Amino acid sequence: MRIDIIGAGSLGLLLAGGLTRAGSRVRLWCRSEEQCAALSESGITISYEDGRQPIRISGSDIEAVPVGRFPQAYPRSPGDWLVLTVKQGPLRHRLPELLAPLRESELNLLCLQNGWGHMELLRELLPAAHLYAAVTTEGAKRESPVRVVHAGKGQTFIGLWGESGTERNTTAATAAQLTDALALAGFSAAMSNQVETMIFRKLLINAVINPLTAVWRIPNGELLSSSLRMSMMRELYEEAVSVYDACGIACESSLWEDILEVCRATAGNLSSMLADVLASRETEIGWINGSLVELAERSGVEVPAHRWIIRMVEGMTVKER
Ligand code: KPL
Repeated sequence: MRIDIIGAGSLGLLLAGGLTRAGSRVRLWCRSEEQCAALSESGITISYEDGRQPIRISGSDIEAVPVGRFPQAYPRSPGDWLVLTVKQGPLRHRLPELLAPLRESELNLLCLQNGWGHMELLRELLPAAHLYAAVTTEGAKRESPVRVVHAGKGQTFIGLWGESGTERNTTAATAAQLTDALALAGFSAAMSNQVETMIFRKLLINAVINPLTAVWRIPNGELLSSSLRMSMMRELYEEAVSVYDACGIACESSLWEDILEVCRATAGNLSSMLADVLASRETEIGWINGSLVELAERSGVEVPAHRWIIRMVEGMTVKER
């Protein structure tokens, strides 16, 4: 089994480094030639926040290829995996062209994106593929093109996306090979038929925590430090719950508690959106709160707080003319 990972950001580096170290055959597709050269020279270094010694996977063991070469250079056999760790922006803008030659292929594709709507897009692009969606709480922070911090051990749940019962049985064995490889690399991964619910759960948690931490430039735990902050969180939460109710999306009543728990458990961490703002990168606001607004429009629910926060975050990352 070969695992091709598209996207050498924090999660891509963490998975590529960990899987390669555990003996999987991995190839990492990067946006730039420079990053490929840096990875071939320096390898991948994974460090930890709990005081464990960093590990380094040597450059000679890392196969890094510029993603521009993907359509010509991507070979596939039935048990292989393509893993997408790019954000939704590049997924929507760049991947349609890259994946076009694979339209008829029955490849196995695993997606690890925040937000919602990308699986539907991938299904349109790759009608014959075995698509899997994943939700992960694995914490990863990219420090440089070759260095990543494993900022918190999490769990990854993987679910087959929209296939019939008989197909499910034949693909289960292939999926088990991937979860086994991830487990060997020290990642806790399991199959689940609840992944869609988990995606919506994570979407709501991200839609509350991420933009507020980005606007106020605070670590996650500080959201709990004042009643004003908590009331803004509550507003975003309640609007999102009305949208889910109107769309018939099952939503556990404990989700508010879950949001508070994530703030406590990741108290010192910067959310991915704040990290993007600080690094002047495009944020995922459009795919997170934007997805909620899209669902709200479909169901006729008003979401003024989400619309407002989207404009705030977008305003922070506008480039000067
Ligand atoms: O998933 C997260 C992110 O930073 O993207 C957290 C902060 C854990 C929840 O919003």
